[in-house]
Amino acid sequence: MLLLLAALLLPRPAAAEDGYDLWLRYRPIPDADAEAYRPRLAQLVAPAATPTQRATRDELVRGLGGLLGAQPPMSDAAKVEGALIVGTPASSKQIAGLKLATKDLGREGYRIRTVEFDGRDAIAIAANTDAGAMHGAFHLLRLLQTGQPIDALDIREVPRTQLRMLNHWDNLDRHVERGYAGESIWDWHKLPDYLGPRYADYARANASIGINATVLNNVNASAQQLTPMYIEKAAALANVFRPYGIRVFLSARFSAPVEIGGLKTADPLDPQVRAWWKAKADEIYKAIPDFGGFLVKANSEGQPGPQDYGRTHADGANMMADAVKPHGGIVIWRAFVYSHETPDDRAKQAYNEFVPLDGKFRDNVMVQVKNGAIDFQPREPFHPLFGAMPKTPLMMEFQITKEYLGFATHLAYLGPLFEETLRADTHARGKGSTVAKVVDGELHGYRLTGMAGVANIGSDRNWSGSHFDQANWYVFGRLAWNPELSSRDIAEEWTRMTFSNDGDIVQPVVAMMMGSREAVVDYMTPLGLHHLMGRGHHYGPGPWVEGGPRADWTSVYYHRATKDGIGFDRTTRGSDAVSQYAKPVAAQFDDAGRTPEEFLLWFHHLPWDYTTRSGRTLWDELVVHYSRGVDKVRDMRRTWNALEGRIDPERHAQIATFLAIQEKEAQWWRDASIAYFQTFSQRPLPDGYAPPAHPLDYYESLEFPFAPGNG
Ligand code: GCW
Repeated sequence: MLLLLAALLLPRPAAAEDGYDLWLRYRPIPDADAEAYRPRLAQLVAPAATPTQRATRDELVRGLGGLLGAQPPMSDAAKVEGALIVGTPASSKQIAGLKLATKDLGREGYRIRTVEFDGRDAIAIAANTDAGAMHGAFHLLRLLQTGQPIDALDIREVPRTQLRMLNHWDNLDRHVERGYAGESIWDWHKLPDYLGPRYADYARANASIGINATVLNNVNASAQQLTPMYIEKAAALANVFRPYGIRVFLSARFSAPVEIGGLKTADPLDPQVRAWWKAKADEIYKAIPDFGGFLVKANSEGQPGPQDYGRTHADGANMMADAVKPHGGIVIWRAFVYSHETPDDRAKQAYNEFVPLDGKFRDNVMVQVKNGAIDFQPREPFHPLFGAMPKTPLMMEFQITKEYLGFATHLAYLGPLFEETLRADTHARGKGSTVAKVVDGELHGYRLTGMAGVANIGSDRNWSGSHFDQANWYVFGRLAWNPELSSRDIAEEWTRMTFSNDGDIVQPVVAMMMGSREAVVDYMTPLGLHHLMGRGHHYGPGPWVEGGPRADWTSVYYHRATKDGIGFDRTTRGSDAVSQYAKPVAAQFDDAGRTPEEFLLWFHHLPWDYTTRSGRTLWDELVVHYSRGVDKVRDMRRTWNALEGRIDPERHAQIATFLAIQEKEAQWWRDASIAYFQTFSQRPLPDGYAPPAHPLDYYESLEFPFAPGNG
């Protein structure tokens, strides 16, 4: 139980900075800082009786060993000054003896206190459960990694949402839908026998930011995932993740009873179908006793679902919920539905479909709602379902992978996007009814709460396809734990852990990150424009995309540019999507003059000479935004290039190259968009703004049949 750290501190070879270590690099901190920390961290008093306890202790040994360094030796037993004491009242007699309150910490919370122990300075990490203690251990490591003082700690943390989950859109052939970081991290073929080190490192990284659930496979699911062979493979992964407090979920294909069960129907009211799902759930729970449940995409973009049999989404969800209920499982049913046949504004369809079902779902069903009503655009107003389903726990779905924000090469820190949505005020129960309060259950008293992020993780050495994209995984986890944290603070934390605690590095890097998403909005879809990307793969500009199987998969459907003007009229005079929001919000969005300018063309179709807040015409304002986006990328490049020599050469070089790609592509976006919209506005560019480098037909002629991540 009493472990002398000094004995474990073996010098480590200087590792190459290839990004594999993520924010858990644990590189030695400056001697003076280490000196200040050592007296309270000379011994580690941590139980190691359970897998979670061992994982916690191992992480502390690894983290403290790395950060505080092997030389000089910390101390010997006789001169030990203080200790880090970790555990629960049940697992640790020292924690029990300290009598720190833990009852109010729930299943995953923790307390970190500077205390006196045996007459010496010490730090206690106390929790109700092993998982709570583990979260506390990661918090303490974060304090050390970010150079915080530890001599007067009094921290209490309890996660604000219960389920903090990654959704992998990974197929069984290892293709990742909308994945830009290589193949799937799951090497299905070699599972269940070969469990490479990545799986445990994946779990460590997730645990370090509080993520406690993962859906292994794509929502466009293969029924094969539910066959015995693949259940066994999933169970092997679940065994690796379990010590880190992470539970496995699976996406389920609604028609699986037909495809792998030999039934004639998947009708959710059919007794044989119901029995099939029950037996399937029993089978899964036998292999994975703590299986979380099913995530389902049904009757959406060609996926099968209950409506194929004239049943509702509630019928489908409840049938599966009944199957997992005896095991304590849940069903997460996605609200991302829009019909081929419905001519209504796509932005309205999920609300129309789901609001009438409020109150009709079993108590172990959650409905998962994307942050906005269209599809993970660089900017969308919050989804009108938030606040509109008081009786149904709504789970937030963000997209961490950057399907619409430049794939892996563009630097776009998504913290501000997530924060903007979470802080948006639904007015569902009066002022202050933020989306965060819907999602964390405060507003409607939800029994189940959670946040899901579509993962950006793959087999690339740096996990996420680019170094900065790691920050998007990180910020998702931190905000899922506490949706009211500030994305700037999180960016700073991440930068300190990932690059350096040197203020001359932290300050410019955080500034780059904080401005980066707005830069993307500017050069891709300013002023509320949306869904103008290349067809199918969503790479590069495609405002001219029209025709094909369905109107709402084209760009012209969304921008509606004509000689008269541009934008989608969703006001009461148009599609009336505004009326899906609570009254004060609806009234604001219904009035162009009161609509925040960043959502202007989302809600309004306006003439080219409409006067914007700057006093410029709408056309000029668009050009200014497009150009500003490119300028911002140029600034980011300059900032980054100036850091050469201060960041390790490997990461510096790759990021510098990616920023160069981003500048080139930002320019491409700007030029193509301006060339295209100018055919409608028929106006000159404002003075001082350069014309597009090529004629429109050049941009239209570009094709990318092999762009990554296509579905
Ligand atoms: O964003 C769109 C993507 C599809 C995805 C779908 C969804 C998994 O383009 O690739 O399919 O959303 O969220 O279901």
